[in-house]
Amino acid sequence: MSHREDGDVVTKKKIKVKKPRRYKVIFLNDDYTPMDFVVRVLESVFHRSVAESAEIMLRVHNNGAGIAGVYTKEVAETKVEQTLKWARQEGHPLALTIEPE
Ligand code: TYC
Repeated sequence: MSHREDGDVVTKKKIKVKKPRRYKVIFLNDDYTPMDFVVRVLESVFHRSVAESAEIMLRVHNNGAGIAGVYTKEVAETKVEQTLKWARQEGHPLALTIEPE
């Protein structure tokens, strides 16, 4: 609160709008998870096109890791859970990590 020369009183309020931190979901390469399974996961869990999914999968295969997408923490964690559940059901050792941007 502050007093101005004309006698008026004004109040100032700072409204803080914090942007939520974002997290990268990173696929890690392994020797056993089939390429087509990884592509199917990228399409259905990460909503990537067929072409993008193939690109990301190959990047992981060739470089050891690759980013599937960037999300708020909750969404990133849910996508990792869904992916791991599906991979284990099918008997694949697929591994993912989450990293802040
Ligand atoms: N390297 C695997 C293969 O040759 C394919 C693969 C790609 C596995 C991406 C995991 O996150 C991964 N079948």
